[in-house]
Amino acid sequence: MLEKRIVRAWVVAIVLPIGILACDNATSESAEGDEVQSASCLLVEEGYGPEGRVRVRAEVVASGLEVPWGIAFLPNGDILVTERPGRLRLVRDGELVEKPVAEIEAQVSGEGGLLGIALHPQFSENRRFYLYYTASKGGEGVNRIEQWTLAEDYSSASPVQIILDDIPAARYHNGGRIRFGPDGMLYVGTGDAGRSSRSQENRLAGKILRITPEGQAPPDNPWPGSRNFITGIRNTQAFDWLNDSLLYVADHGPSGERGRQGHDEVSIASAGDNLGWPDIYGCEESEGMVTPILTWSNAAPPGGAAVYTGDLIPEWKGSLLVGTLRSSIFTVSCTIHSRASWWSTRCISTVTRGMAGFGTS
Ligand SMILES: [Ca+2]
Repeated sequence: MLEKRIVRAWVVAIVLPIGILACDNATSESAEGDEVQSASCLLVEEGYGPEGRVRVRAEVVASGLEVPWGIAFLPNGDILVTERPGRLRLVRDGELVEKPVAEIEAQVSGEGGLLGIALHPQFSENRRFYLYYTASKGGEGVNRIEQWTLAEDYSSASPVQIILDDIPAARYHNGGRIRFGPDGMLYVGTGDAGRSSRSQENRLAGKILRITPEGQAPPDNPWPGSRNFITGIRNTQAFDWLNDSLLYVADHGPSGERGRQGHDEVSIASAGDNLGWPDIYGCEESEGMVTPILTWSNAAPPGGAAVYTGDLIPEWKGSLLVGTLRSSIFTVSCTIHSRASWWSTRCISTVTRGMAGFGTS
């Protein structure tokens, strides 16, 4: 029997190849032997890393979804799934309910449309949730975050208010992942919307934002009055927390900008960090910018990620699982030593085929 939450997440999230997968416990390998290197960057030059060893099997939980993008697990075991063309769907008792919970007037083009979903931290009391979608506003595309309320029987939903609007949008690089952090704030992954200079500018594109549940900039954000939390991102759809203050952030590497290719990356970052796009990529370093802990020469576009905290696959515990748009899963295992003001990491990636996105329950 597999870890239920992992299986459920995989299967709902993607359009579902099934097979025997193998993945590896890298933690034990990396924990023994060599001394920990200080914040080193691992470049995987060929392939994607060693073949995994933990054998897992994917099970179909629901089928018939069209480009499922985000997943939210409800307290009663039901699952909400966003479909990029603009439908919010409900999975109940393993069946996809035919009638959508809601249909959103999304501007569906390229990577744009209905993307992320997150439940309000007090969802059990208020049934509020959030959607991130691309909308047409005065003929222009924008990305926005809207708060919704789910009906008592979960069969329908109605919009409450837009809490953040005018996040730059384009055919590609819309970001779209939204997640509440351990501090009760809403974290938002955005993309550079096709113009890389935006990632270093004081605007909402190419960032991880940190906002209150009402969409405002919290007073303890790194830049006063700004919703920006981590800058220098190209197009993130995947992040999760190592602890209360450190995040894993997976970002898409370049596809032709400045003649560069590949080099999708995983970084460890905290408030105020600059991940360097478009000035550095791969394992390059620059003062004031964060070099990733792991990057792959070959394109492996990260579509979703979650730190595995379950018990049924002990070899994965604490590892970051990254689902990619090439239908692979990486387990990224790091040993991280944190002492006062410095930390160091040693990482390894392993790969298997199958899935693209995650939800956690
Ligand atoms: Ca970077």
